[in-house]
Amino acid sequence: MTAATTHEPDLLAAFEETIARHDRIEPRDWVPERYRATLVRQIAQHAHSEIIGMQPEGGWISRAPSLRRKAVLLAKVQDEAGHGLYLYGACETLGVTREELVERLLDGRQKYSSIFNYPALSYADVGTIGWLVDGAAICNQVPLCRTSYGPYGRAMVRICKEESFHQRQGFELLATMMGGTEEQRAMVQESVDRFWWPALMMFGPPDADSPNTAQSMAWGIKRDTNDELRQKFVDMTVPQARALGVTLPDPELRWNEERGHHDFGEPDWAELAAVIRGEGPCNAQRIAHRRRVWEDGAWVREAAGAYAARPAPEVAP
Ligand code: FAQ
Repeated sequence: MTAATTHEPDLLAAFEETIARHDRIEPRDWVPERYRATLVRQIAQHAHSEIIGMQPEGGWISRAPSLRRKAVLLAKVQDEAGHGLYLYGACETLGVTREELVERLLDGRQKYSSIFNYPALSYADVGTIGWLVDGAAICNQVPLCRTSYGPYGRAMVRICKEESFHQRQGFELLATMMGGTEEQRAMVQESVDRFWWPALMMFGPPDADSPNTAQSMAWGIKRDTNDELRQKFVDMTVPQARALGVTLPDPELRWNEERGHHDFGEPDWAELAAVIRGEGPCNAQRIAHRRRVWEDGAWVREAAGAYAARPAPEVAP
């Protein structure tokens, strides 16, 4: 990706034509610096979310209620690690290194999704995270398969296939618990009550307060606005909640015949802003854990780097 200054008007015109044709921008293409910076910001935040997102559910692997549940959860959490790696790879094509990205996460310059700053307090939360959090991720990510930057869009295609499996395993776990004892049903409802509003916040601030949406839509990085995706998620989730037999904790939630969509209440935007600022229930814990495992893994990176740097052995003719 070249940051040429000569013939910049021609290069800019070629870039804008590609965007207008809905074609893909590839790493070899010239792009405006702001397009590159916006992509690095969004893809890095997405990659960090996948990696930090392993923590809330990961804590339950050793306490899964059966061998089957443990195998499913282990595979799911490993998938999230893989998603992080695809996304770091896509981000590296924009001229940043993995080490720089991790550094920016650990020193707070880059963020990760607010949702992972809430704790997973019961095994029902494993199901709720799959159903609501992966469900919200799918709503957000399916349109990103058509994002204007090729490596990001191709990573999203693979990720979305796995996220839809994750959502189903969460739904299946909750459906099993809802068919169980009164105590299990109460656990599911309590978990849904805690996760509903934070799940709605995953889509970002309302469009009117979103500084990046208009430009990201114009560049084809985002294909839908935050509010459009939030509405799609609510419309998709309400019938699923009915099928499960859980109540969504929003007294304003109702079908609006005229709009052909559900009306719903306003999330607490001050809470979202506080969580993004680092004041959520688990922000400090999540970053401390990430820093510890990054430091503990230093010897693995050194060993892998040393092997890669070794000259190839001479082969006798
Ligand atoms: N959390 O102007 P906008 C997953 C920030 S993956 C934290 O609207 P934009 C899989 C935003 O960055 C979940 N920060 O920004 C999984 C910006 O701040 P900045 C992650 C947020 O970029 C499941 C500022 O607020 N998915 O769950 C949040 O146009 C289960 C202004 O906002 C993605 O990242 C938030 N919720 O739209 C893993 C999808 N919302 O950067 C494990 C890709 C906003 O200027 C277990 N990302 N901010 O300092 C996107 O689609 C967009 O980046 C949005 C935000 C929609 C998140």
